[in-house]
Amino acid sequence: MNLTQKIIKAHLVSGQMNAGEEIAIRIDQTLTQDSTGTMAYLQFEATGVDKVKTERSVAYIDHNMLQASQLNADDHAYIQSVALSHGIYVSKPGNGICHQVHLERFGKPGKTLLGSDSHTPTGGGIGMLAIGAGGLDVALAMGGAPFYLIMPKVVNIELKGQLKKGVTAKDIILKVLEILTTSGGVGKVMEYTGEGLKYLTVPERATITNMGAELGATTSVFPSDETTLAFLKAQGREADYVALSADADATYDEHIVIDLNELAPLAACPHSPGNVKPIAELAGKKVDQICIGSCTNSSYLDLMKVAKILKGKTVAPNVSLTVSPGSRQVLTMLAENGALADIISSGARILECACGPCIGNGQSPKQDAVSLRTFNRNFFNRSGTPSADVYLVSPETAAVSALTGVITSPEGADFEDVAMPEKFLINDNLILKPDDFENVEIVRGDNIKPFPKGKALARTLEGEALIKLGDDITTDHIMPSNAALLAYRSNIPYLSDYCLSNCDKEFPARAKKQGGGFIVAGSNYGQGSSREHAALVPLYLGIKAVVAKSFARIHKDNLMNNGILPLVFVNADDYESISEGDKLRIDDAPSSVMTRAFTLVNETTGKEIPLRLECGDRQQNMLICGGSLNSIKH
Ligand code: MIC
Ligand code: SF4
Repeated sequence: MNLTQKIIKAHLVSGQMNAGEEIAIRIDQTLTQDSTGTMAYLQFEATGVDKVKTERSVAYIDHNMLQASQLNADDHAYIQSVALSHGIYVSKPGNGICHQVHLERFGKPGKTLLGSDSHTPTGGGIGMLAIGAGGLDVALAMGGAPFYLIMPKVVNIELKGQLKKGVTAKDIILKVLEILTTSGGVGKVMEYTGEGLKYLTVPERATITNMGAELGATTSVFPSDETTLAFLKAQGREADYVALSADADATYDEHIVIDLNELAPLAACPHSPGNVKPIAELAGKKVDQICIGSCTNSSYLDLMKVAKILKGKTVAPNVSLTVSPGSRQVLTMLAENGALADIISSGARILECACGPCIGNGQSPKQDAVSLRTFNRNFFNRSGTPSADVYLVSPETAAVSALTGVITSPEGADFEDVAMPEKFLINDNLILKPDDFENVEIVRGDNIKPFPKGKALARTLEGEALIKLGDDITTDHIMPSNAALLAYRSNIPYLSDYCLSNCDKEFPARAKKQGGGFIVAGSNYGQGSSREHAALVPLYLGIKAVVAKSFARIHKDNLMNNGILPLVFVNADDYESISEGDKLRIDDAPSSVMTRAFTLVNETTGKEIPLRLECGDRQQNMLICGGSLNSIKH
């Protein structure tokens, strides 16, 4: 068996481990963050479960940190109180980004982790099977329910050789994105093997598994080996170590070889993580802003390298450089060893240990800016500046370019190597343990509004094609999440006025006026975030079905969990036969769910269009009942 199969087998609750079939696995750990967390905890409360049934569940507060009004702070208070009263650990604001902190303090090789954030696969860097999901799935897992997924294909990515100086883990995952594109990982797990592994530390492996989310993959995983042990030991957690790897004769569905010796620094160009080009081709382009941080590249090692590059030098006059450390552990260690002073002295602006600019929560660049970021996503307008061009690069490329003011390759730059510390600085005083608290009263701010609930599926679904979209529509298009909107993650009615506003500002008003209808889209609809809001807001606007050429995994599950039909064109060419404003109708929807075959009647043109529903048996029932919570009640 390969490692993925081994971990799945050890957690299998139901189903056969044949790729493409639905299985259910037991979940050992969960994580939530605050921008998806409020909704997840409201849903968890709706299940009526008293205490979490997992081995460890942690609620992180790391996304909504701007606190421009009372709203964020109110949500934080709700999360802290609801978590502690249900047996859930809380990582307070300031402690760091969920994925970085979870890797440092809680992740365990061989365990399953379900997180209400699409970058939960970061845990794969330490040998976990770590999967991102919608808040409702995480809420159910906290209550002890298994997690249902399609048994993935397993792709072996074999790393040969060793990276040259200036070429990094970020360049490895950018190379994988160049090969597979942003939909090439759908229905697959990326499993890394090969001699190159021994040169990659846990934080570097975590950079690769983190950004595997951009492939649309179910998750990515590295074996647990001597390097993993060294990391856990340095975190004072060697007791959590188990050795794990694929059998020598393991088989895989696909095999990709990457020769690390051949790799050069890369960048993902606007507006997709899959639009990869060599830095050499972009070199010399003037840069306005550089942001170093995010759950992809803000580890101690990353920022130490940045500090070495910046030491004794000054950021170019045309550049604004920000640095957000991934965790308080990282920030404190940099402060103690003097590296922070080197970073500050160069002219960098230090931001708090949080997502910050990565989610458009501050630091929107100026009009038409070129912004280099060490993050994982550069979707259109995610930075909050629609005309800005965001390039995703390694911390080394970012730091070197900050000094020159133009895109510059770090190959050949003169900076010392950085070794993994033998001991990380351990201080868990911002992590609250539920056992230390009794009779916690749940605090609910005014911002927390009831979330919409799906209704049993009607026989006939009728309405207009309210919008016709192209390929690769992201969750940032569907439910934008800039600083102004992030504070309303607990308020679906408010957010509904911004649904798909990145594509067409009139869409919400049109949907409301028509009392709902259909969304028509191209391939890979819903790529990106796990935010359930991208399903709850269309539900609130009365969307009955999304008809697309294909869907991204998490978003498709979120639609079904909320009772919205994700329907796929049987003949992709039929996409052309629907125009915005056409009147559409589906008859006998519940019986079509049971056969998974639908006929969409375009009343405007008279054409009948065959559609397919790709889902498991459990989801059929769920769609008929109008979503996951309804079917559970049933
Ligand atoms: C993201 O990177 O897009 C986010 C913000 O972390 C999301 C979660 C969210 O939308 O709250 C994700 O990746 O799931
Ligand atoms: Fe936060 Fe950005 Fe990571 Fe999402 S991708 S969890 S917003 S740092």
